[in-house]
Parts: sequence; C-alpha cells; structure tokens
Amino acid sequence: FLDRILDTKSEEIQHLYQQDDLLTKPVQHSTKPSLYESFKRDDQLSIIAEIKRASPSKGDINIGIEPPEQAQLYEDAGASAISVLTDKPYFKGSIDDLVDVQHNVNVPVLCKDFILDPIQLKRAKQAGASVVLLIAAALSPERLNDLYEQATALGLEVLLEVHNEAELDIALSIGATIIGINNRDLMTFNVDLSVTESLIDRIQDPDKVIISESGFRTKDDAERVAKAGADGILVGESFMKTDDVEGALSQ
Ligand code: IGP
Repeated sequence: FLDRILDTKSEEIQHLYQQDDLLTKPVQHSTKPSLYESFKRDDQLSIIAEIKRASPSKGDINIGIEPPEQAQLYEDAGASAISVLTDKPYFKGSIDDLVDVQHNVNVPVLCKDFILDPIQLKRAKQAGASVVLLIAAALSPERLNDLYEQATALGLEVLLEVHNEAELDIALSIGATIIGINNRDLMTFNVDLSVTESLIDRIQDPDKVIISESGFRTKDDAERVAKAGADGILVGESFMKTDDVEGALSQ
C-alpha cells in the first residue's frame, strides 16, 4: 500500500510545480501556538483529533459533518491539536480541507499527507498548517533529514512518524523533538498498541514529545499508552464516527 501511494504522489508533486503562485508567493506566518510547547506544558495526555473522511483500510468513515465544523467540535471538546488528512486518492481529503479547518480553530493544525518533496511543505505552510507529518518508512534517512530541516526553516513543526526501532533511531539522530509512534503498520494495516510500549523505552530524553498514533477505541487504550509514557495520542476513526465527540474526548 505504501509503495502504491508513493507512486501516485509523484504525479501530484509534478502538478504542484506547475502552480506558479506556490513557488512565488511568500510563506504565511502561522498564528497558531506551538504543538511542542503546548504538549510539553500539559501534564495530562494531550489529544490530536483527526479529520479523516476515508481510509484505504476502512473505506468511507465520514459521518457527514464538514471538516471545519468537525474541527470546531474537536476544539470545543478539548483537543490540543487538529490533524487534517489532505491526501485525496486514498483518504478523500484535500488541502482545501486544511485551509477551511485552520480558519476555524486556534489550536495547532497538522497537515497529514505523504510528504516526499519540499514543494509539499511550501503548500502546507501556504494553506496555514503549523505542523507537518514526515513518515520515516516513506523516505530515505537523507531525504528525511533534508525535509526535516526545510520544514523547520519554513517555520513548520514536524511530527516525525516511526513504526520500528530502526526508524526511531533515525528520528533520534535527526534530532526530531516530536516523535509519533504509529501503532498501525502501513504495509499490513495491522494495529497493535504494544508498538508504542516497546519503542517508548528507547527514548530516554525527557524533552521529547511522544505521540502514540492510531487504533484508539477506548479509555483503557489511552490509559495504556499514557502509562507507558506517551505525551499525546492521535485519534481519527473513533472520533469521526462517534455522535458524541465531547464524551469521547473527555473520557
Ligand atoms: C489516526 P485512527 O486509527 O485513529 O483512525 O488513526 C492516525 O493515526 C492515522 O490516520 C495515521 C495515518 C498516518 C494516516 C497515522 N499515520 C500516515 C495516513 C498516513
């Protein structure tokens, strides 16, 4: 699946290079607070709530509320950041979803996509993202490092996603300050919360912000990774599907 998605992305990237305004417009200054700072300050488990219209493993999951309204519900219910899936072919999202969402909320907004090229960083910044996702499994260590530095230079924070020890070691060597541990294997879609438990012990530095991603269904799931030492969790499907966002987030 990851290979397939990476193929389709290169076409999208070529299109982006044809958008003159993206290349010439100066980047916007973000007015959102820092995800790193707000997650570090908070002693409790922070939540990144995701706008996810669909996914390759689950099909359509949208319950009908438009992204800006859904994001507002999340913020009102206490989410510390909003993630917006902007990939179209597999997740039915768009960069316009992100533009609309960031107009409507005051918390950090994460651009969730398969970023392979600096032009995607520029687009995310222009759209009003304050954080971007970089996926270790999708990039060579050199490319990852390069994109990490370019994102930082643009004033974007980076959530660097890992799924195994080798990827985590790369993230640490790059000096990533916000590390996402994805409980879902992007090759098999298998979800296992013990991925967080087993990788977290390798991160000795108390200054890192650690986010456990994917597969959260219950309060017990969240408590499990909080106990392991996660600073935050990233939740998509469960929050998209519930008709009681406030109840789900306050659990
Ligand atoms: C959310 P879930 O199981 O709560 O819907 O997962 C989020 O972690 C997931 O959407 C995700 C993702 C990704 C999607 C994590 N890493 C990389 C696309 C690409």
